[in-house]
Amino acid sequence: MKILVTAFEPFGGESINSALETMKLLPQYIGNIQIVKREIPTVFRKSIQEVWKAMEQEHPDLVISLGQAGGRNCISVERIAINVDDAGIPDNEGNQPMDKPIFEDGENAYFSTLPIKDMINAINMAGIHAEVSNSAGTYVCNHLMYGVLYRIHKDNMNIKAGFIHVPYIPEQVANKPGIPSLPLNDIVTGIKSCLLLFK
Ligand code: PCA
Repeated sequence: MKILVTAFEPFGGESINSALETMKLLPQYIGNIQIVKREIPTVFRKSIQEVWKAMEQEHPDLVISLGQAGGRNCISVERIAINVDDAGIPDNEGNQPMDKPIFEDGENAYFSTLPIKDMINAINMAGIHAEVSNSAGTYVCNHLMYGVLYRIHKDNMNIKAGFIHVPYIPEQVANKPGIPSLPLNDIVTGIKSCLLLFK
């Protein structure tokens, strides 16, 4: 079993991305599961291209992408990616698409092909709060989740894929009163127990 895990570089003027910090702390192996990691630019199009390339190189069984959802209070496992780019802020190369389809010939949306409820149960059993999310937003995270599932459907690839959003870590909210966060170790524990499901 080989899992390609991706995470985004910091964006929106921040110097940390909690999802990237999480990925860095994942081991190369969990039991007999090989974890292959890729840091992805927070850039429309380029993010999809880089993950497609990694899928071609690595032939993973699963692609699990991680992103930061600042303001959320728990790990959220995404159910669906929609065919819309609508960026509230520019990406890391200044692109800010608005109300644009991601792929003209794609479906309106693709569901995660991961067992999202089992993943949430696994994270909760580890003592970390996780929930289903019914929207991955309309920024680069939704864009990437959509792009990966689009490619798998188009090319009939034997790969399952989905997306997990993680909250801020405490150091990111030191000056943001009232904004929730979760200790990095807790996020890592949650993601690891989720990955263990696939052993
Ligand atoms: N979060 C952003 C993009 C990169 C990331 O980690 C999002 O939720 O779209």
